Amino acid sequence: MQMVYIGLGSNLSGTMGEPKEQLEQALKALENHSQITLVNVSSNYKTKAIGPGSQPDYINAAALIKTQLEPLALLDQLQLIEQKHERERSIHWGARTLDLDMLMYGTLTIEMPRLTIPHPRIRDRAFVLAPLLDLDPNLSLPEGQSIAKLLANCPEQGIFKL
Ligand code: A4P
Ligand code: MG
Repeated sequence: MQMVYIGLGSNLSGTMGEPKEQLEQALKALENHSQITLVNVSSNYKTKAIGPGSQPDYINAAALIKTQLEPLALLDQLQLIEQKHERERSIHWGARTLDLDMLMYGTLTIEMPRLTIPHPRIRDRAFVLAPLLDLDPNLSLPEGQSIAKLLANCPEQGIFKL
């Protein structure tokens, strides 16, 4: 069993509802998955979009899961859940109904074409760090950097705990 941190984000409504409902549905999908145990979920955050153009605010959160799925098999499952939410990949960093990112997988470091672990943009994104800190105030990246310190060093990014 591995402990895996998942980042959730949405800033577009779809047939499964508003961003907040999309996150709830995604958490239910994780909870109901036979090979995944949902351990804990952070607060929701309302966050200013980082990306091109003017986009609606995001709802972001993080979840801690336990799984025996290997990293790439887990990525497949996360992408299946994204697809069920009519996720369209057109504009890089564009608005989306649901984004599920694998933030950390145990203490593994992975560099593959389809998968980089820890997620390459954890370190400077308050909308990822703040939810992670909810789940474990003493959490560190595999190379030892503390999530709390990284968050303290982040410039103000307009994130509000809901
Ligand atoms: N991939 C590689 N590593 C991973 C990983 N650790 N977890 C690959 C998940 N996927 C990973 O992702 C593109 C490809 O990354 C996948 O096919 C997978 O093989 P994607 O979800 O299709 O596209 P994306 O999300 O648009 O690209 P990217 O570069 O992952 O974007 P980010 O970094 O996820 O940023 N602003 C706010 N406030 N809140 C947000 O949540 N999110 C983004 C997306 C931008 N701005 C945001 C937010
Ligand atoms: Mg993504």
